[in-house]
Amino acid sequence: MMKELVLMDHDGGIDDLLSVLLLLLMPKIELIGITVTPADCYLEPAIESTYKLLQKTGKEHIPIGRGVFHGVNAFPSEWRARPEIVNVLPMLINLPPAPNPYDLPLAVDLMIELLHKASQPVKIVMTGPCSNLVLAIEKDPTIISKIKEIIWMGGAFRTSGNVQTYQHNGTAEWNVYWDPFHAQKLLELELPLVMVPLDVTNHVPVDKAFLSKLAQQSKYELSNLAAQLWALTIDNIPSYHYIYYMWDILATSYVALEAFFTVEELRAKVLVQPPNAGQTLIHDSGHRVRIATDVNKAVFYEYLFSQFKAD
Ligand code: AGV
Ligand code: CA
Repeated sequence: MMKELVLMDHDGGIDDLLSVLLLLLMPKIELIGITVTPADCYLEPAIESTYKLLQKTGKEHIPIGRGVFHGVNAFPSEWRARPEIVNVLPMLINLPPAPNPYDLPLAVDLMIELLHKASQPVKIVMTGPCSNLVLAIEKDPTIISKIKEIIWMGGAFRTSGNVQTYQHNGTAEWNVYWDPFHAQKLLELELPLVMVPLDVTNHVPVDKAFLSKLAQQSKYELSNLAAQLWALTIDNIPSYHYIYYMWDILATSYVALEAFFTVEELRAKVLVQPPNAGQTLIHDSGHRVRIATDVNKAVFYEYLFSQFKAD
């Protein structure tokens, strides 16, 4: 059987990196390329982390593209710097050096090239803002025919957002808030898009019971690595928005566990002005989009335990 082709765009968060690892471990897909958006990360260390994960799984041949577009609403610097810590973890620090990020192709160009070259339509998994993809489509609209489906972690439809900052009323999710303009353009395109918003990711926190169970299987090298990465996300600030969820991990798992998600079709638009820039609003005059609203939690967590046992 032909493998499903997948292209990934991520933005260097811890769960983005874990999502890269998860995709690399899926037997039925072929990851044809990875592009990095400098949103919830600084570009250079995030590219290095990405390359280290490719090395760890023997897949250094997978091309990486560098995103250079910056959204209007920057992520906090403390979050953006996390790949710096990842790169010095004992399991990763001594791998052979990563390529110079400035020698890598631009994300938009790599997306266009890989979609044209693909032998069949491709699933695109996005775990950060959607800017690179929209810019690629604007540059070369013919790539649309090579897009099988877009799976995007983003949005907050019937629940509050997770952005807490000045000039904002708390309605937006960060990946949409970073670049609301391109998010609205993506919806306008009405492509086969499934959004995995906070409505469903709120059901799957990264809790201590999960981390404890993962640690119990740390004789598997990738379980050990995953447990160490997740440990970096446990902030000790006791406030709602510092809970870390399986945001990108859940969106990525959709590729393998589609049958265990509940998906709803509705119409929505993205607001682009303060105080609710980045809000994904359900509205009759909006665009057709599918959103995941529920998942079989037991199957999802069990899937993670089994995938990270690969060696
Ligand atoms: O809004 C969720 C998105 C996901 O793509 N990111 C984190 C995930 O990679 C932004 C974000 C929200 N809260 C965060 C985030 C937090 N406490 N730390 C880091 N990033
Ligand atoms: Ca992300």
